[in-house]
Amino acid sequence: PDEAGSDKITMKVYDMASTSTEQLDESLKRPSQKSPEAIMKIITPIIDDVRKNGDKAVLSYTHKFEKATSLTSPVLKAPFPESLMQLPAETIKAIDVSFENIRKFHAAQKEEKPLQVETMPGVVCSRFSRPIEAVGLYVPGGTAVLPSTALMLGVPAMVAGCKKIVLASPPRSDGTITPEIVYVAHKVGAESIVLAGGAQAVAAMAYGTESVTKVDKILGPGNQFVTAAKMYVSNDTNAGVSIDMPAGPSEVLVIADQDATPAFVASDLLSQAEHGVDSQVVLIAVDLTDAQLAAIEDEVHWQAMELPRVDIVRGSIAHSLTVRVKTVDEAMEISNKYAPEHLILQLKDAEEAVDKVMNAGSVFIGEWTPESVGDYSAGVNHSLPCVATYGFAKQYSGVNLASFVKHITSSNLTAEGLRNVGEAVMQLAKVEELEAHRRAVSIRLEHMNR
Ligand code: HSO
Ligand code: ZN
Repeated sequence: PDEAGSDKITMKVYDMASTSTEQLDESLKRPSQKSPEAIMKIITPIIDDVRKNGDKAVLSYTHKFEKATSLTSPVLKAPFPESLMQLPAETIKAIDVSFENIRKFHAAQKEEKPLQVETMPGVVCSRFSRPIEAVGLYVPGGTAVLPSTALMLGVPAMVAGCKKIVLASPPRSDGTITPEIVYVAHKVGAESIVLAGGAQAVAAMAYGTESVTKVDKILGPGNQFVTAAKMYVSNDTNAGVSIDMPAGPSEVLVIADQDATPAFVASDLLSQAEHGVDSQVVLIAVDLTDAQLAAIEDEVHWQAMELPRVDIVRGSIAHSLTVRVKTVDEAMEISNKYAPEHLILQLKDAEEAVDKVMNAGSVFIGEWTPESVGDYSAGVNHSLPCVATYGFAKQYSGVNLASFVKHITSSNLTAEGLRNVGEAVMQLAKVEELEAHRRAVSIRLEHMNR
């Protein structure tokens, strides 16, 4: 503990010159969450109830958990009344600008024309995409209003051409949804908003109810109950529903060298620390002097003290850390192992370092790129895999246009094509002792020779 006393908002420092990788791994471990079994025990009866009793069950949970006792229907159908999306002009403008950037970036991910390859003369293989017909987009309630999440899920769904876009979000205790979310739902052409949260909202969209449309895929972040419910329904073959990757508490890893501005580094760390007490932020300091590191630490403290959510920040900073290394390569090695949801590069040669990124949800390059721009308005998606829940940033991509489409392949052979490839097919069918497979080829070859 330093002179400033134990109240200083500061992250533990590990110097790789004197820390083993085992020690570092241990300190990077995420705060433990409620055991998966305990959560399953809570959500399973809720899901069963919604599947059996439909609207009535959904409503009863909304009355109980959201205290929205005046609500008489769990669904708000489009067209949404103007009165529910009254917003200040500057909010409308901000949503419109962000909407357009997100639309542009996701529209560019569309495949111009089907991919087509002639693997042998007369053997043409293609791949084309089709939108998933009905998608359910979960927008969390809780400590912050999140219209940005509605944009990040709704805009790609709209660009992909999904026919039915269903939004779900827990209502406020008066039974309404924040007007920002209704406005986004309107802009993306959502057919309805399910006024429910938690496992009950997920179950309603997975199985459908009298008034909730059954969807084919459920996407969006949520608390542990939402995440567990998504995993539950995606494992239930009766539901026939898929999910995006499980989301968890937001996290950021900043790699900063001597070129970085301490105030910028601190502001980026705090911008994710304020998400929740379970968030984790990591600073990798590349060859900083003690004075340079102290400057960042002071900024973290003073900027944090001025934040309305300073209490949340205290919680997340308590299990966050700084790691001191000598080189960018060392920093990248730690980062790739951690696989952060967000990676910020505040380095002299930030662009060059991007080549070395192997695992991360989204990368923010250079001093003029705070993560907040990606959270809201730059155009990239903020629905990303993260380390926290299951370490999924190593194998999952964030939400993107492909999250809303299926890829279908096709084969198209001429007689010449079948002559060219037929022998290989018949031989392998023979090896697998699947005679009908072999004959589907041989019968045609014989026919050609007649
Ligand atoms: N950083 C969060 C997304 C978010 N930030 C929403 C602000 N609003 C997870 O990527
Ligand atoms: Zn954020």
